[in-house]
Amino acid sequence: MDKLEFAFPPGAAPTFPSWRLSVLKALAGAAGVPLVKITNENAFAGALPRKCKTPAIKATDSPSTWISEFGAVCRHLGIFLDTDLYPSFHNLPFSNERATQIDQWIDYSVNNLDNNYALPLVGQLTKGYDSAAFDDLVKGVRAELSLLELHLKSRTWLAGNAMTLADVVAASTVKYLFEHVLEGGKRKSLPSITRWFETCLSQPFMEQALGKIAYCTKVKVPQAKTKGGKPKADGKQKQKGKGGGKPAKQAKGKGADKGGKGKKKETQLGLDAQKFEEFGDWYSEVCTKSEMISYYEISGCYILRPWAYSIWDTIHQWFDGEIKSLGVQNCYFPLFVTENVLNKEKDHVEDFAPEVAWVTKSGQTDLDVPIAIRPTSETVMYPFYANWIRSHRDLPLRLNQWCNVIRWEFKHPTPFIRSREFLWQEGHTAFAQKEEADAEVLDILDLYSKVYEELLAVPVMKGRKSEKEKFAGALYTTTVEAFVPATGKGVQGATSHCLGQNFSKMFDIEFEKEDRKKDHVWQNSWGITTRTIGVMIMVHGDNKGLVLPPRVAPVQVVVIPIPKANMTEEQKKKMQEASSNLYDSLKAAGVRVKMDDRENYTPGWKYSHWELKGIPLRCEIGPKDLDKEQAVLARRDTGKKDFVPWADCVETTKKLLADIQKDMLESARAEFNESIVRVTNWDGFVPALDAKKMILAPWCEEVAVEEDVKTRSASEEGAGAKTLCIPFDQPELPTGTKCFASGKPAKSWALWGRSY
Ligand code: 86X
Repeated sequence: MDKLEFAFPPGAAPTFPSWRLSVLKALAGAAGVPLVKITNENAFAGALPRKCKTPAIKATDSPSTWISEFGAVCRHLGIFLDTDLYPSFHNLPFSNERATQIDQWIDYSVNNLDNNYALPLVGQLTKGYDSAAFDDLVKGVRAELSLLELHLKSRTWLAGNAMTLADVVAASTVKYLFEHVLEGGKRKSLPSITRWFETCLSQPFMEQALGKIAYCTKVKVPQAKTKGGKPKADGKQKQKGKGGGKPAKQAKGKGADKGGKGKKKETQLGLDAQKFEEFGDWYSEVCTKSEMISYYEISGCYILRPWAYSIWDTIHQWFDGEIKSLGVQNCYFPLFVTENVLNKEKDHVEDFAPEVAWVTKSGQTDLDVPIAIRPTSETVMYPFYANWIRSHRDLPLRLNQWCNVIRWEFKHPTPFIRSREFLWQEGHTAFAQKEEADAEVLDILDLYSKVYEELLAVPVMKGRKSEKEKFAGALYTTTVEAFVPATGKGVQGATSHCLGQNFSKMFDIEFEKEDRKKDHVWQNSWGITTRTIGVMIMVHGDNKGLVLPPRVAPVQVVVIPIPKANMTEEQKKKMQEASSNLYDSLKAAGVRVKMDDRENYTPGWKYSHWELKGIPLRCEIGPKDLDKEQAVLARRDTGKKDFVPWADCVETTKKLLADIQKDMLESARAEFNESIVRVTNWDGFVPALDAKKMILAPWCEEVAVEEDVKTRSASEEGAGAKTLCIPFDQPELPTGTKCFASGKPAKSWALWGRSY
């Protein structure tokens, strides 16, 4: 077909929904044909169904037939146009199942989203507005969308594993809803839809057809037009609907990071969302308001502000020192990889292929060959290992690099936890003997558990990954697993792999042994990322904000003098001296201390501010304390206050910081342990998951059973469960114990859970 013709049938034109036309534009764009509007009304004579919907098209194989039902319009064009969006003559083989899946989602979008909600909402916003009816519609559309949200939680696209016409149609309707009806707060509960939608919109043909999204911050309801015939109550109701609660809450609430409009900064202190009620909102509020993170215009990319970066610095410094004393050397390999090198190790790269980001241009010129950005550096480094390693005297080779990597994930991004670019260290080592490699795997895992437990005060479980969950290129994978009680989700903390000889055989990394015989080296790789910081925030944060463990807190103590207006000059001077003496002596003792003696902020504001930022200890000096020559030391983690003579402040501060570090780990560990439920048969499994627990269960270690458990355990409450690890620390497993899920003989106790 050389052009796509459509028409607005007579009399129907004014009400056509523009997003339906966008679908046609997108289709024409994807197929590379012009979209032409037919204006000659005579063309319709007698040809249309009587109550014609818009936009209608001419049948491609019979120009006298008009098609006007929108689902049919889509399918007709999907089959005829040369795109990959629909099974057709152009992309065989034909799969009836796939075609039907797409059809279902097209019908769903046209009926459940468009006809039921979007169209009536247009009517509300452009013609008669009735706040009660409007609210009902918004409630309805939200319920509808939460079903869609569930579907998209575990999928990149609506149907199958590529973008289809179903996505085009649904995204076009959703765009209207996002732009005109669903305010920020309501949208926030739909992260998967938002991610999917933005992915759809980022396709060039979509952006051209639909334009960029301008998310709705506040519904623009039409001014009251007391139309003849409408009951008076309507106007009143509208007042209520408008002024009552909702918009006010909206103003108080979100959007604060994006330079929150209008509201005074001072009154915005503190968090709007509660950790245990609206975890997602809480988390993003904590990240932004504590000044750790700023959101960036590219989805999945975040700015690590000094408050966050300094924690990464601490982890970096500590871990770097530890691996150096083990004999590991730092180095740096390039960011870019050629396709050739990347594919050298096809087997598992294939699984990851959709996540690899490519550079295809310099300026406006296409590169001769596209260049990939490293998602990890095995294939970048190992060809050089093959060159460098000749004899047993070249071993062990133990290298590490601190760098960034890019993985273009489509799952819903979360600051620190899942971002498209992240910072990490990747260690890549080679040994002559398997035993040496085995020992290093555990040495490194031990360091990872110390990063979590000793630095971040986050308890972890050490263990081995199941066959399904291990790194496909590894002989075996070990892991430290953390847990977020507020969401009931496990989170992989860091991994240390023994690669065996898998890579050395692929990359020909051979060495000559003392007996002159040749052998392939034994390799490990291991990594820990900026995810660590996110786990710490999720585990320790509370309704007032961050709670930082002293060892990683950029500032450990904030000194706040509390002058009163009625103090004499002499008293003021004494207070100023006392606080700066305290500050100096804490600093001299090596405590990371900050003075907040700003005069334009109230003490209450300062308390909230530093609580939000998670500083472990606050040191106050008020007028009464001056006379008693004491200070008040208030703990961030427990809120407990101690009254301490000036002379003891340094000692007590050091002691309190050590206590806080210890207590934070201990109370998190108690919660971690309480979150593990032992289950020996299927019945208890899903209820425990839904109660936000991890499950320790005897398991047969079969991959098919793990897959089955995942499917069977998906519920309203969340996605299916997987194994987090097979803990090193195994309870006794009496002979004859059966697998909780399959009834086959159990091989080990495995830790199961929903996870990030
Ligand atoms: C697996 C394995 C390993 C060194 C670590 O876990 C620690 C540090 N690497 C990483 N992995 C991939 O190999 C991978 C490959 C591609 Cl091409 C990709 F796009 C994403 C990947 N994600 C993880």
